[in-house]
Amino acid sequence: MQQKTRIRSPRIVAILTLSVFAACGGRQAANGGGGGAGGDVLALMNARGLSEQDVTAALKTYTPTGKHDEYYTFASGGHGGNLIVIGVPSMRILKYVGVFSPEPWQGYGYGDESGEVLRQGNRGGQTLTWADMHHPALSETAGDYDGKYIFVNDKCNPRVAVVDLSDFTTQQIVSSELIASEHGATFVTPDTDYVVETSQYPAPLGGVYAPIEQFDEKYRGAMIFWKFDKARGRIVPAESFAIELPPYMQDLADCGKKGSDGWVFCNSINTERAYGGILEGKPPLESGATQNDMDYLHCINWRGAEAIAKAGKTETIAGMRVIRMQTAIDEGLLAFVPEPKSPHGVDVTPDGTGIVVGGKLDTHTTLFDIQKIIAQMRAKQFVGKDPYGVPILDFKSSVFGQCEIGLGPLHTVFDDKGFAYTSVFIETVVAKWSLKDLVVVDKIDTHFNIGHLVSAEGDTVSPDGKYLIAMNKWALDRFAPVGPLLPQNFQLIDISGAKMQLLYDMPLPLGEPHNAQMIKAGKLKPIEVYKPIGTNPYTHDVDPSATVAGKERIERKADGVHVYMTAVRSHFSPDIVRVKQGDTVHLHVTSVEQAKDATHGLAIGGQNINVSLEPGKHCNIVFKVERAGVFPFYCTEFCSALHLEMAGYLLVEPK
Ligand code: RUQ
Ligand code: CUA
Repeated sequence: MQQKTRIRSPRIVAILTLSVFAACGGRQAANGGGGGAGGDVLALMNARGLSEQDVTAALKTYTPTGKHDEYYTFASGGHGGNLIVIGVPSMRILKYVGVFSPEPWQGYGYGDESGEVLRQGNRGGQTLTWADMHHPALSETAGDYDGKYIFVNDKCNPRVAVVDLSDFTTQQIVSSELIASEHGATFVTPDTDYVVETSQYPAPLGGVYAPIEQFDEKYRGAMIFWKFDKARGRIVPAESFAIELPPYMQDLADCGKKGSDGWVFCNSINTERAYGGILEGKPPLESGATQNDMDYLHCINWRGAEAIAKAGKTETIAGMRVIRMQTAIDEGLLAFVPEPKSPHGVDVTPDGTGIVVGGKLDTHTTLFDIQKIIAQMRAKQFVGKDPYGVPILDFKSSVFGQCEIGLGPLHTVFDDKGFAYTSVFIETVVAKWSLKDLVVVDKIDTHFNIGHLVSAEGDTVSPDGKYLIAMNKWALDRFAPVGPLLPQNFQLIDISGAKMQLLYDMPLPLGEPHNAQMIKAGKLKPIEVYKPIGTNPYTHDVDPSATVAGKERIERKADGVHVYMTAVRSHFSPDIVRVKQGDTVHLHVTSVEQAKDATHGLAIGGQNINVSLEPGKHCNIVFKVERAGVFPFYCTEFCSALHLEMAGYLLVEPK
């Protein structure tokens, strides 16, 4: 609750006077320019009804002009299909990166090669222009973020994308018809050898039909291991493989680290294998799916699986090498551990010894002991089998303990002091608890319906503590009303002290932004301009068609008209392009700028073309002019005083 008390505290006056003095660089105030700021600030606090807590929160987040944030947060754009880059602690949005959806500002999907990347994401002949993005994962080296790449997934049409953090562009989208939906993606192995993608809603493998009555026999889940080539920055589908799983709803996953490197853990819901049928006299899916007290934590030896795949013990389905379930069982690659009712998050601790699982319909988090699990699997100490023959380990012999958290624990992240932070959905709090003692030490309310949470480098081998963001699905009364569809609410929380402190509410008016990753800003080394001039962002090399200043030209070739164009403040050259109706036009456009931030855009009327020309960038645009007419083109970035004059004509003569 916001306090409306008048400020009388001498301490806050002292803090404010000092901080205002510091913010003015001392100079102004010393010159008398500050005008007794401390008193003014108190008046301001009183006028705005700010409490001492509000003011400390403001001082912890306010980032003066020119100062950079300490962390980047990469948040999934949910239904928006894009990635949102946010500075922490200021919570300023720094960028939207188009991934699965066209992004006009970036020129992503509006004429140049970026359209090729988007088209890689089409499935089954269907053009897809949106996604349900859930879980971004930063690339890692030895279990720590290396700041090179970020991967993201699409839950609805199972896809994985690779975003290069040298220039914040999407470089690749891969998709396998093996599975029909997913959720447990993306998660990386500690050296980013593989990007894990796990199916969610079971379906016959390979995108074929089978009656739903044959659910138990024909429907399946699968975990895909997408091989990542770090040097090239590309996923290599031919070196990727999958493991067939029973038709449960596999959920989130996390990879082992340090001593548990080589293993991956994934929880599951609906081990009842319910599939609904409300009009057919069956219980609705959600009630059928919540009958069992325990579901199954899947424990998978991915390094063992990699060897089995290399040995060729796979079957190819829809182009993907698949280790069949029986092979996985025979080779000891897969086992289950019971986990409390309808689990959700599964998070490996920073030291790699434990896995925290939250049971959505339970009041505990369960801390599993990975070494106990591995030892039992190696010794083949099983207490039973599931209907598919997958061995089951004893629950009690696999856990370290449980922590009484509250109603509806979901996801867990970590700090540098041995504490875990769990989002508690039904109770709508973040619970801080000790991994050693399994007791809750602090709770903070969130507004409202918290889903994921992210802490600074919180899922690496060395979390930072400091900041945590609660990603709340509802915003209720937090912001000025905007009609029935409300934004989501990111709440920044200071976790550096014993008690958590809420610092900032940030509305995020995009599709449900599920999860995020927070990385030290200093780990990223983004380029400032494309160098040398003529670099193609998709090869990071000079494009063979790059246009050199002074060599601009128009050539008619067998496949159409090739226009070699440059852009520089404040003209395109050539600025008149004459073609004939029906021609295919190949625009090879190079920005010959090298000044930081001197970005141009090229938009052509009537053609749905709009590209972004960052300094030094080259792009190739191919389009067919179906209609005769006069089509002005112009620069879409206010680049100079003569920006409006940075224009030209595409003249399409009738046939
Ligand atoms: S999960 S609902 Cu990340 Cu909590 Cu998708
Ligand atoms: Cu170039 Cu405006």
